[in-house]
Amino acid sequence: MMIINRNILTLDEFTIQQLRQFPQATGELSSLLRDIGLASKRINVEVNKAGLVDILGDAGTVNVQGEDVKKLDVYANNQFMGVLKHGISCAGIGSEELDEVVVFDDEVSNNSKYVVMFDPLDGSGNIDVNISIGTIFGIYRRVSPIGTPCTKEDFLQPGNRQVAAGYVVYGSSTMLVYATRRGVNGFTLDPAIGEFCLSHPDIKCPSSGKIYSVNHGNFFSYEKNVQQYITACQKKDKTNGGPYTQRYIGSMVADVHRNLLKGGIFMYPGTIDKPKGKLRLMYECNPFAFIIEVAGGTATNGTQRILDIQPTELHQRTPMFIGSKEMMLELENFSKV
Ligand code: P6P
Repeated sequence: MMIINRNILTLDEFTIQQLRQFPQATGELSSLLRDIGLASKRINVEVNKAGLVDILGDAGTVNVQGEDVKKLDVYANNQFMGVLKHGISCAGIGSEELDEVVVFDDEVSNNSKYVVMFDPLDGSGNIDVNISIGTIFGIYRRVSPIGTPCTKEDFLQPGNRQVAAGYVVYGSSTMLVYATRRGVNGFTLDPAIGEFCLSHPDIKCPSSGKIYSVNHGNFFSYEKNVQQYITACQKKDKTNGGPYTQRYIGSMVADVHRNLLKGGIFMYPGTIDKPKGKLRLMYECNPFAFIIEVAGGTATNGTQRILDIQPTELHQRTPMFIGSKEMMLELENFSKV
């Protein structure tokens, strides 16, 4: 009998295994995740070369192969748009890079039941200093009739309507993490075979932690309760849970990924001049809020569950507090003061 090495499942094998457990499933979601994995692998190649941009030519120039050199986030956007448009599972996309949604409006796409929101390359400003960056995506079942072009209403759904969400972190290794309501699973890219392989099955966010992530430079612009919580994190000693440590690298995907695995809290609060903060609801906060809740954590805007926010605009911003359940409760206690 042939022994099949089932030790290391690839992303494709994993999604197909999940599919086998739901005979009634159409396989569209599995196909969508495979498309996203393919685009991520192509982006990974370019991100890893980013340090050579002087040799390869800067955005807006023509490289030695005579190709137009695009900014990496434009390249990433085009990769995702391309695989999703030519796949069989997506009716249209919304992107951080594009002012308006893109309705694919062809027969196959119009008969697809999903739409995808994504930030193709979040933190791309960190590329030239070699700090990890990432892709963030959220998948929604469309609300408009199958067989017709998707509409903007398909995209302006609250995050609690997501079917799946995930991110790719281009770091010391390249990892794709995605969640459905059944669980959160992480896949590390094995360059030897060019496949994402299951490395972090069934990820759970530790209920507490000792890492707090925030931009201290804005401290005096934060609301009083946020300042009080941050100060309390700094005053922790052995009598009240031991000292916390501050970790913030200015790349949300990397910061939240670390806290998801190790436990911790990530905050991007509103400030006096930007009360809605900086992060985007639809393709930065909603996907991570979905992932963290499936993993056992919580995510709010300071007063409301992120996933319950009813969006009104594609690119609207929201304050974001996300992480280990007990640390989020600590923060909430301050806001009740
Ligand atoms: P600040 C990157 O530009 C980003 O959108 C997130 O990835 C990151 O968490 C945040 O901005 C950092 O913003 O204002 O602290 O530099």
